[in-house]
Amino acid sequence: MTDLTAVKAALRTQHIETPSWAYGNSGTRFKVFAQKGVPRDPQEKLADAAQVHAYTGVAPTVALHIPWDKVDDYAALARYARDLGVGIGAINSNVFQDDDYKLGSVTHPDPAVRRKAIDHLLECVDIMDLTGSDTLKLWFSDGTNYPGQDDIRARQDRLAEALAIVYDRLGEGQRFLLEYKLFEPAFYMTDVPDWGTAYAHCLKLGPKAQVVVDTGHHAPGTNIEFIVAFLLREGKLGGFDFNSRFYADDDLMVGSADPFQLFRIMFEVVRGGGYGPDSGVAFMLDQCHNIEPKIPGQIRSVMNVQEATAKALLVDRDALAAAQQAGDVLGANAVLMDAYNTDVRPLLAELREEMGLDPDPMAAYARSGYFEKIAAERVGGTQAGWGA
Ligand code: LRH
Ligand code: MN
Repeated sequence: MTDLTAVKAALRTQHIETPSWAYGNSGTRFKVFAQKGVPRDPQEKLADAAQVHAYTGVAPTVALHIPWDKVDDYAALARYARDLGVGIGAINSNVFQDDDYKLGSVTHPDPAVRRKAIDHLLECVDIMDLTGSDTLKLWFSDGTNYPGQDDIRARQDRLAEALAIVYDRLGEGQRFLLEYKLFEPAFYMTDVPDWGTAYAHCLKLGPKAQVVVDTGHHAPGTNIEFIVAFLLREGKLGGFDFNSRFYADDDLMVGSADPFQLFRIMFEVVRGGGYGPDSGVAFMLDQCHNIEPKIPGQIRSVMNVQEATAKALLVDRDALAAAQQAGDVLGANAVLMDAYNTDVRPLLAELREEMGLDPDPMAAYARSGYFEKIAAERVGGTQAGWGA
């Protein structure tokens, strides 16, 4: 039987990082629907993120995206965040929105374009120094749309060269996480399309380079928890970009499309030693609330990760190991399903009360009047978005 006190103690240490861009307007190529009260600057995004932490107690850092969160004084921004009760998390680079990057950024045939992209990545490390962030997240939209458009191998050489330059710039205690994605915006070949490519580049570079698993970036039917188990075993799982999808990179609320998959992923995290304050695994959300209210959307997402984690921590590991050892297929599966089918909401409500929080974060936030306040205050100016 699993010790509930130990499970609660483990859940209390949960650290989920919310993305600044989830608080801004977002959408699809068809439409970006603006919403009332949306932040106009990084400070207002941080204020909204602080609400998510205030009601969940487990979302103490915010990932920034450059230049969407560009400011004149990054150290001041970090102090502003601290005064709100949150910290600056991963710094996300952006080499996917400049006209010069049409044929690639760090993989572009033109060395001048590659240099420009590398300089942006190095600027992001400067921002890490200024904000106290220890993590740079690298996602490259680089790829091609037609066979023959460019040389697949040469692009890998260019990518490796750029990654090495950034790797060498990393300071003490700093790391970068390389993100892979099967396709989009490129539709024939993506230069970092899968975990294997990201892993191979990171392995060559060294311990400061790890892989980030964005749960929306795989081919349909991919067993993501296998990738998680494998990367954890190799010490190369740097973190997650959590979201969920029914079809492609839908960036929907984590756990909303496939809560069982999220449970299976969190079970491999727990089993592989990837859960806990010193695991070095970053649990980041990477989502877009295209039609739903954004702060409640983030609160619900954090709660979905908490629920999947609680179920994963409830798995009777001894019973599971015994059934697996005995070749008891149905028995072993049943152990996992018992945990998954456990309603952990009362346990989490109890934990929140023990943490001095309202047991129902969604209701507590709705009662707070914060949305009405920002909807009234945030009039005029330009609402934040992807600037695409
Ligand atoms: C790319 C991605 C990446 C971010 C962006 C906001 O699809 O997942 O992590 O830079 O979304
Ligand atoms: Mn992502």
